[in-house]
Amino acid sequence: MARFVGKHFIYTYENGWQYEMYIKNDRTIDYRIHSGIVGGRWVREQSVHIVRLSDDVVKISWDEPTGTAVSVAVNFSERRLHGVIFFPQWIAEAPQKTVCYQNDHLALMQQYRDAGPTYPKLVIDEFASITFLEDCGVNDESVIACAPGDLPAGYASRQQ
Ligand code: FER
Repeated sequence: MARFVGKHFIYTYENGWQYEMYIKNDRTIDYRIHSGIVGGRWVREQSVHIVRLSDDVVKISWDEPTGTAVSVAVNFSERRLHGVIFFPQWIAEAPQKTVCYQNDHLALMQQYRDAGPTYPKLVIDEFASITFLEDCGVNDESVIACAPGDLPAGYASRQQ
């Protein structure tokens, strides 16, 4: 999966939710969420499982400290993506509890996760279009270095 490491991309799900991801290395992503029920969330150093499905398609899956599980299949040649998000019930009820720079609140997120309720899970299954794509190389800490709200104007929607 070396060919996918370094990809930095912004995408909008068909439900309007906009996300940004950087594949930092073969086991780690950084990301921020521009809009949607957890818009404003910013996460670095999330451990993930990355597998190659074809030369242009990668599948990235992980389990968050909040208990949210995510699996995203990205087709870079078609600039399309399919994501499935499994939210615990406590996030479906109060999504704003997870809106923060998570790295500063890991213990709190795990406390919320363990307190629940976990079930029923809220499953969000959506396609997205990639609106911005660039290669940033491996382990660049400057790619996702600020909160989504602190971006220069127009950044999240820039096209390339
Ligand atoms: C994504 C879909 C969902 C994504 C992250 C999430 C970075 C959710 C994260 C969370 O709410 O904890 O495509 O990419």
